[in-house]
Amino acid sequence: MSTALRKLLVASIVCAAASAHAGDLLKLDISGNISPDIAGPDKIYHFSRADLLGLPVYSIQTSTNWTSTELWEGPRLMDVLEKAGMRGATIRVVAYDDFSQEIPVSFIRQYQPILAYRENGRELRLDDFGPLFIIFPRDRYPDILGTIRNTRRFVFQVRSIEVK
Ligand SMILES: Nc1nc2c(c(=O)[nH]1)N[C@H]1C(S)=C(S)[C@@H](COP(=O)(O)O)O[C@H]1N2
Ligand SMILES: [Mo]
Repeated sequence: MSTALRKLLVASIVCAAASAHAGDLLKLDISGNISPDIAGPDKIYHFSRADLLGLPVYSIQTSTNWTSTELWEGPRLMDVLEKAGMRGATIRVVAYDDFSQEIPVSFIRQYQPILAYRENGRELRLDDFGPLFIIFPRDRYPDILGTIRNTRRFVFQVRSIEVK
């Protein structure tokens, strides 16, 4: 085999491994004040990649603090919380970069953000806000959703959620 071909093969294998790894992050744990009947023995509700992809998909076309207008797709955050048997009135969203942010459930009900796993048809990677990015319809309610206080609620690289 030629050196060039071998390099190409190695590059594509590394590439495939890297994207498989990013895909592996597409999962979500919900802990805290949730129904114990449906949570696992560890009291955590685990969404696998398949669970997340199996939920009804919603899309929001909006700009964000970081991007121009894009098409974002994923399940509604409210659907995810309800599926996990959420009981509390506030959630704390924790990200892979250890950022965390509290969001009142009333605010989520009102503005129906999605947990976006796709941007313009492409799955989000860890280095572009993935695996999950909380997207609110900011362009529809710019005066409310564009404030600094609410920009904090656009949590990217979402890893887990604790219900308070
Ligand atoms: N994962 C993650 N999401 C995050 C943040 C963060 O540091 N990590 N910063 C939040 C805050 S405080 C704000 S104001 C907005 C904008 O953050 P940035 O302008 O520092 O990127 O993103 C929010 N989402
Ligand atoms: Mo901020």
